[in-house]
Amino acid sequence: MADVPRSHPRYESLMTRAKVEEGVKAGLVATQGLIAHGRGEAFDYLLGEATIAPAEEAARAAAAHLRLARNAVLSVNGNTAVLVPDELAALQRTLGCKMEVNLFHRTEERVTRLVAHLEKHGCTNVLGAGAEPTIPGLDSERGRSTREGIFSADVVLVPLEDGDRCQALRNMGKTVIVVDLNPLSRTAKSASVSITDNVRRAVPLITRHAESMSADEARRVAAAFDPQRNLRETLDVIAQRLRALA
Ligand code: PTJ
Repeated sequence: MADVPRSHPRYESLMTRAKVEEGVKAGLVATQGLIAHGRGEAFDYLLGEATIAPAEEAARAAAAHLRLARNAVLSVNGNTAVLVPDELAALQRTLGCKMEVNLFHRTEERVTRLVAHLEKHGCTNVLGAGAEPTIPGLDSERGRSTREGIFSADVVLVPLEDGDRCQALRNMGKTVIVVDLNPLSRTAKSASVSITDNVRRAVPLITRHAESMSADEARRVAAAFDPQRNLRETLDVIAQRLRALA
């Protein structure tokens, strides 16, 4: 891992970059994942590399939906697997739910590696190997899912999603929760809940909310959440920050 002094003002950001880089070398992250990460960093800069209030509210709504789910599945790609493997294991323990590796740049070899990597970090029942094309209207490799996992899930958490799959999963009647630093993406606009935050901060935040939420509170929180209003508030916060920086 990179030799970065803890006192460096961008320590967390540089260590996160190093994780993605190591992930590419280990055959866990797609090379395209480096580009996706850089794009995410640019949006994170606009947020001040911190969780803003609308993201906090969205993470609470995400926890509520996951708590109420009959069959929740955490969908994991290469970037997410290397950025938050321990945090995903903690969220899975809290929810007692399934996890499935789902890749855009899919090879069976990378799926197998990612399943082993996640299990090494404490994740269990990690599905995804041998997934079949099952998601209607989606021709990419992301259209593959397992019957017992994403295909039959009622609630899916998908960090770093692409817009087409988000819409295709919504069309199947699922509640889709995304974590995407870009609040203008098609993914963010089509999700049931979009958390505009770095996956490194968002996943532990969802877990904290889920740990302390009763079923009654979850029903109230899920019903009160308005995804469009939340995205407008997110853009307002970014606009205010830009005016303050200019
Ligand atoms: O592992 P694979 O094969 O499934 O491929 C994964 C990537 C991420 C390469 C693939 O899904 C992809 O190309 O994604 P996109 O279309 O570039 O979208 C990535 C989105 O995630 C962008 O909107 C980024 O702003 C956002 N993003 C990047 N890093 C983070 C992030 N959002 C939250 N946390 C991050 N750390």
